[in-house]
Amino acid sequence: IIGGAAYYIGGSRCSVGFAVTRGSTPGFTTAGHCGRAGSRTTSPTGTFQGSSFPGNDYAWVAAPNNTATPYVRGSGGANVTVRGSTQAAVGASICRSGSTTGWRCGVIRQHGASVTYQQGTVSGLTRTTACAEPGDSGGSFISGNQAQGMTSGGSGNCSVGGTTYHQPVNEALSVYGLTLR
Ligand code: TYR
Repeated sequence: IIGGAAYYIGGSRCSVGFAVTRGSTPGFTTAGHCGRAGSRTTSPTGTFQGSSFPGNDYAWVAAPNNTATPYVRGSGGANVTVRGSTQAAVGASICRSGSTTGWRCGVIRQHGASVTYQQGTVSGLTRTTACAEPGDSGGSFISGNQAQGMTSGGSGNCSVGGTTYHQPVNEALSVYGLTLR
């Protein structure tokens, strides 16, 4: 289990946020809009244990037969080691990793943003200038070596550039009692 990698749910694809454990069970955080509690994933094989969307946009998936690694897939596939989850300030550089567009970087523009999707409004998101595209959802946002959050949604794309929002990871860690690998 590595941040930014693909996983599949039904016929669609999302991305792994961060490898975590709950007690001795390995798994990963991702976006809540990717699945509901009880939804099954393949590659890695797992089950959504909890999911919150709209309102929030976080979830965690238990993937018991897998190994949680403390990495995010970085530029050119290099491992970026995750060493904590201290939130970075507005103006800080941030990068994201996902299964459609890989590793993309930008700047944090706003914390505490609200975004209204078709399904409803999500608050407490962080707005960035890093681009993303469908399938990157749930993937990792990281600033330096500190985990920041999971890709929620946005506008634009990685050809023309975009605005992408992430759900801060710390709320998901505390709500579900998860520990970063
Ligand atoms: N919400 C998209 C998903 O579910 C990810 C996405 C993010 C799409 C930013 C577009 C965008 O601009 O995969």
